[in-house]
Amino acid sequence: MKRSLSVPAAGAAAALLLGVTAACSSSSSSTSAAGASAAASTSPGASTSASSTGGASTGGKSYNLTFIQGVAGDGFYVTMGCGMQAEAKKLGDATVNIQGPSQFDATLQNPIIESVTASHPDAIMIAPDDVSASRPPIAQAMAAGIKVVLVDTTLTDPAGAVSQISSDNTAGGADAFAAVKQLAPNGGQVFVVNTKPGISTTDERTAGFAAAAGADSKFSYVGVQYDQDTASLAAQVTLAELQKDPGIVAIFATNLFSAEGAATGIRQAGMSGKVKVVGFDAEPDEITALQQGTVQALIAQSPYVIGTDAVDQAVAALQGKPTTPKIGTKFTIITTANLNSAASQAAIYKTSC
Ligand code: T6T
Repeated sequence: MKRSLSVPAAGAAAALLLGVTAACSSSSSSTSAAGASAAASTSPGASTSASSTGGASTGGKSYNLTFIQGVAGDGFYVTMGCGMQAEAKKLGDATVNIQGPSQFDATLQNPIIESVTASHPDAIMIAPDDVSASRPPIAQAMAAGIKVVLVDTTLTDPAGAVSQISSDNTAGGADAFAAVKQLAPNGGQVFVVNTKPGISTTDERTAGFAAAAGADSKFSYVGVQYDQDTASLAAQVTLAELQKDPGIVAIFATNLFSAEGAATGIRQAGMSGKVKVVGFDAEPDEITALQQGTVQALIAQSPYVIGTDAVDQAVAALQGKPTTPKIGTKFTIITTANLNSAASQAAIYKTSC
């Protein structure tokens, strides 16, 4: 198990937020003018992301790659696609076609996988929408001789994939709880707004958060509510939960739409600022919520790097070169105190390339 950057994941949020509350007295060696440096951490159990194929090229060959997003129109996957297209261009003669379902739903994504398989690209880079339901069409693509790279989400049975590239989502959930502890030091009730069961990433984040919260006697974990990956439902479940459990002091929102919706729900409950929100991802609307004080901390992933690494892995596999079975990418934890730092600014997701 290896972490390659200086701040261990589970301590990253705590270190950062201490920096925030103790304005400008962070022990970090790189405190920014804003009062704290962005904290970064990398996944354990995985090699460090670093575009391991430095100097690689398509070597005169032409490769057709397809990226199947978890859902279209999500800044996380938009940013990942930008990384893929930039890397494909850098390597030479490779193209990346991008497709995604209108909702994060295997019944909508599976037909896309099947039609892409029928068009037989050299490789598919995919964020599977469900740990089990996505396996059959992906296995068919593999059986057809297409190289498959799993990006972000994964499968219960990932056998046959060239590489799995993602954040360490369990550690990210624990980081979120560490941030909650800093924001609500007296403890209290906490709950999670999650997408839907069966999405590997957000399930792991929830489990990481629940385990960390369960181990702290000052906090009581009241459970998880699902929003089907929509901000509108996230707002509704947040409002309902706050009415049911007025003792809630903080919410962990496991992804972009959950965080946006949780912030809205808190606003609708008239509890802005009183109930803290730690959210995953760093899409521009989440940054606005941070600036407006409806969200207090964001755990930004590295989708652009996941994208560049995925292309490197796909091309290496196509060239018969060694590949890396698991690659972990880093988090940047953003608060208002470090928002203006170069690291935080670089971590904000793109809405177009
Ligand atoms: O959080 C990301 C991604 O990691 C997750 O698998 C699904 O939601 C996002 O795309 C953000 O909306």
